[in-house]
Amino acid sequence: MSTNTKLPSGFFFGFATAAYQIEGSPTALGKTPSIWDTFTHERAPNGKHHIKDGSSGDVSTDSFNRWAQDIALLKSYGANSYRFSLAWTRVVDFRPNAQKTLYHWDLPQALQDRYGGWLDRRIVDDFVHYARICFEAFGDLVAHWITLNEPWCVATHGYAHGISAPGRSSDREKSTEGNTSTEPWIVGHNLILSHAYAVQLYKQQFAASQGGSIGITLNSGWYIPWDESPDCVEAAKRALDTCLGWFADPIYKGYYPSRMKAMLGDRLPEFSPDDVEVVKGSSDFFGLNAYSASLCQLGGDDETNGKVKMGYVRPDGTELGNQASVPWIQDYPEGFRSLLTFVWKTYGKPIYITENGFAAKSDALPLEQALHDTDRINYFRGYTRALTEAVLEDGADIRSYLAWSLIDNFEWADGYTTRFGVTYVDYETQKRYPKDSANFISQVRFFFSMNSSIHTSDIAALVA
Ligand code: GBH
Repeated sequence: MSTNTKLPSGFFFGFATAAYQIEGSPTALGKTPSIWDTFTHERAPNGKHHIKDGSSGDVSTDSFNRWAQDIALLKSYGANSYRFSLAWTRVVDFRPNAQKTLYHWDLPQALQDRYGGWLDRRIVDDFVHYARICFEAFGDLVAHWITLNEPWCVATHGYAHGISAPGRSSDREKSTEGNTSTEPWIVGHNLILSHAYAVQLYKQQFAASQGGSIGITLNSGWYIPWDESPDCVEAAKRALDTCLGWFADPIYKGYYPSRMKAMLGDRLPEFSPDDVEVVKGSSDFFGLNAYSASLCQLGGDDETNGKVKMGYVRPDGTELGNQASVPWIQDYPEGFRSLLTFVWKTYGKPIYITENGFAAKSDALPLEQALHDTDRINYFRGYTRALTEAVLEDGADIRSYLAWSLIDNFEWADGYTTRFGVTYVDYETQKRYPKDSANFISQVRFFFSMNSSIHTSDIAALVA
């Protein structure tokens, strides 16, 4: 393997957002509800709102109307790329007597009602149909298609933990329906097939004339044995196989990880030989959303984590890193480098970092103080440095770094109580205010663009 001496000259540096989290305008131009429109407005059986602050994406940052302001921000931060999502329910018209089509991404409620959405293999044809419309309409403009964002989250949060739409779970406090022991794996299987058959369509009918590439974005932490015992080493492997491997192994290698088969037995669906043909190798690149790392011990009964207990406190009592305002992120850049290098060595495809970011405690302070988001800057400093080390020292082929997120937005089950933006949004006025981290990211971008002589120390030396 040759070791790169510089970041690739076409390196993409920018930000990511998602349609439901920023657009608002849930009924504009004939848009029908997605499962997130439903989930944010209904109540769990225990009477509780699914979203912490009882909010929804009905207005959010109003980017359906204010998109020009957002693009202006993006430009002012020096970004050369932007990852956004299409809204499925804006593209395909699910009204009877459909008349006009535009954009979106979240599962149309109509398909949830018709056959249970991702639980039914019929979703594959509907997804491919949606993909075809997008390839036909936008394909000339798109260099990189991502089929699905984070299938692990769709399957586990939506069908086991009940914290994401459609909110199914065996926990009857949370949901009247759902079976945590089977549904996540059925949903995961149909997600993989939907992705793969959409890619097949693109390759067969669009790739040659449109010249784009197509792949998937997976999320994963980096899983570290809590101590050096064989049990902890096994725990870390199982956690990785159950998160990353669940989707990456079929897509890049053609089969599910053996640890998952051992854990789930015949609850893990099988690919037919015809499906394997389509699934194996169905991604031109490796899209990766990475935020955190955890220390692993065997134990617990959550199969979506591989029955692994995860934490941040080392045997000597020290913490892995600085705690975000959300429980699932600590700032541990070494873990990011390890994950990148692992993905490169294991799957061998160009890696696109499609999300990386931090929810800072300072975001909850009044505006003046919230703009000084030092913890987020420290996080970005460490993670961008780790990325350059993975490229320059470990030889990984990494082609993008997209920070999550351009602006504060609707943070799924956390509503508006959690902010990930480098831009502060005042939800009363919809005014946008760049945080210090926006300035920091612009500086990192400047270093990345001087692609001839980046030293990892350059990034470490950047001041906010
Ligand atoms: C990304 O998911 C999403 O793609 C993006 O839309 C989102 O805004 C961003 O993260 C920030 O959250 O510990 O039970 O509360 C990252 C993957 C999502 C996985 C949250 C862990 C924790 C749920 N993570 N999940 S819980």
